[in-house]
This record gives sequence, structure tokens and C-alpha cells, in this order.
Amino acid sequence: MTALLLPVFIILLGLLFEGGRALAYYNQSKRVMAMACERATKPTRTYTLLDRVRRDNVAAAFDAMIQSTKQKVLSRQVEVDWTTTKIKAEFSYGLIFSEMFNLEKLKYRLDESCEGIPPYPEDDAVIIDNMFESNALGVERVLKNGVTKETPGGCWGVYPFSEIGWDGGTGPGVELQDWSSPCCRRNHNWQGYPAGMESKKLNGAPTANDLACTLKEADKVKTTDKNGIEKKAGTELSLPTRYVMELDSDWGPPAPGKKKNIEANSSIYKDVELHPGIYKIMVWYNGRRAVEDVEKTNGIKISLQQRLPTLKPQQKVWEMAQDKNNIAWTPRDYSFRVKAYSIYRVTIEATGLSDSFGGIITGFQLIYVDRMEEG
Ligand SMILES: [Ca+2]
Ligand SMILES: [Ca+2]
Repeated sequence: MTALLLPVFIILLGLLFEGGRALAYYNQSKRVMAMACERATKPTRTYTLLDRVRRDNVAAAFDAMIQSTKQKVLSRQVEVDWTTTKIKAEFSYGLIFSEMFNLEKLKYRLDESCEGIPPYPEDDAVIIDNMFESNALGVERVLKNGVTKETPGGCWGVYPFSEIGWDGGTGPGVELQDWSSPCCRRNHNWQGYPAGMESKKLNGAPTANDLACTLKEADKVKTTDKNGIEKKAGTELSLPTRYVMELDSDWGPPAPGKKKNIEANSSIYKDVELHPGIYKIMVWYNGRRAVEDVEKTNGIKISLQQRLPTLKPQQKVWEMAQDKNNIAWTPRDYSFRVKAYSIYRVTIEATGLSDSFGGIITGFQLIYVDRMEEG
């Protein structure tokens, strides 16, 4: 190598060196942007509902991760639009051979976008599970109404929607009834408890009503209906819960001098994230015989409303009713398909006459069966 070529060689070496650093920086930035994008776009929408919050999360993740690359961030911009995230950033870094190239710093810009929806649930994942059993304090409920010597725990009471872990609703609240107590069933003439049906004794711990009720298993025939229920494979002949819920509930005693408000059809709702796929609702339902035209007053409707990115109209999924010849606790299920990923409001409401008597349900579950076949 001649002396003449040496400067050229050094410049080449400098170029190679700086080129390698540039590539390393570029790749680091690219990786940080991609990770920040993915991390903030994929988390569940149920907990990170707003695009604004998601955008702040992307920016925070980017800021934290880019620090370790020793580059200067001149600007960064994050846009989140429902399931799409875009990041733009401009970087600079100092050159080692700055004198040779007569350039102190190099700047470059990068764009990154990612799209996607949070990971799908496992097949058969339970999205909503509502057994109405435990309350916020974890102690046995004392239902306000129907308290007698044999039912010191009460037989029914109206509670706010939050008591059973739902996000909201309309009307006076949810009416919980203690169907596990034969004395409650007898005292209130609750029908639809078929012969052969058992009460579920959760955790084996007797309630105050269990201890005080003199009506024992041997007398149970007095509180059960003669008709049996069809035993489906895989279902037990027992209610899955002690308490059940009536949505045509009760406003309580009227104010002095006022008439009792019997417009008591209530609803409850919960907002959940649903992915495209097949879903199944499982619920125990009893039409409750209280009036002659029972099927006009005991309806229970379940509906879905897509909330994001735009609010869509509420759509009926399923409605249940029983006529007077078929009043019985029955396990029911219904399958349906969700086409678009979104946050949905699941609403359960009493339908028909709003007269404080309605259908009763328990053991409500919404299950993600599996992913819809594409194409
Ligand atoms: Ca009621
Ligand atoms: Ca009703």
C-alpha cells in the first residue's frame, strides 16, 4: 500500500465504522418503536379503553426504552386510532469521525405502525361468570324481606347492580331470592322447583335459613312441583346457586301518601371485550308463576351493543319466556357469533309487563367457544 492511498483507506475505514454505527442506531430505534407500538396496542381494551390513554402508554414505553440507546430524540409523535398505532420520531447522534466528515451530528427519521387486536381468549374461556353468591364483604347476606322465625336470613331483597359485580343498569336494582331455603319457597309459594331438584350447599356451610327452617329434606315434596325437568347430559339436577335474581324487582315501600311504584322492570349491564368468534350463553331460567298470563310478564332479554370505535344500536341476542304449563327451573343455552372485535355492552333485562313479577335467572355465563373460521 502506498502512502498516497493511505488517506483514502482511512476515510473508507471511517465510513465503514460510521456506517456500522448508523445501522446499529437505526436498528435499535426501529426495535424500540416496534416494541412500544405492540405493547400499547395489544393490551386488553377492557382495561385501556381510550385511545388517549393508549397513546400516552405508547409514548411512555418509547421514552423509557429509547434512553438505553444513547441517542437524542428530537421529536416523537404517536397517533392511536382504535386498533392502529403510528409512531414517528426523529433522532440524532454524534459522529466519532466528525472532523473527517466535517459533520458533528447525524439526523434521521423513522416511521413505525402496528395494527392488531389483543390476544384472543383460550377456547372455552368464561368471559362473564355470575353466580350472585358472594357479596362485596364476603359475608352471608341477610335479605331484607321475608324474615320469619324459620327464615331469619330473609327470603328476598333488592340490591344495587354493583352488588353482583355488574357495571350498571336501570330500574330499582336486582332482586335476590333465597331458593335454597324450603321455608322461603313455601312461605312465598315459589313455583318451578321440580321434584328431584336439590339445593346447592356451597362450601357445605349452612346459612341462617338452613339452620332455622323446620322443613327438612323428607318434607321437601311440600315445596316442589310434581313435574320433573328433562335432565340433559352434563347438567346436575340442582340449582347452581343459593340465590337467584329477578329483574322485575321491587321499589320497596312507597313514600307516605304515595302509591307503590310497580314499574319495576330492571336491567343490568357489563362492558366486556369480545373477539370475533362463537360465543355461548348459559343460564338457569324459571318463568315464576305469579299471574295467569305468566308468559306476558316473565321475559328475560339478553342483548349486545358494540361501543367502539363508534356506538352502534343495541341488538337483541336472545329472549326467554315460559308459559304457565312449563314453569320450571331449566338450564338453557344459546350460541351466537360475534363478527367484529370491540368492547360490547352485555345487557340482561326484564321484559313484558312491569309488575314486579318476572322471570328469574341464576348461574349466568358467557363463554368464548372458539375462533370463527376465516373466509
Ligand atoms: Ca320482583
Ligand atoms: Ca313482569
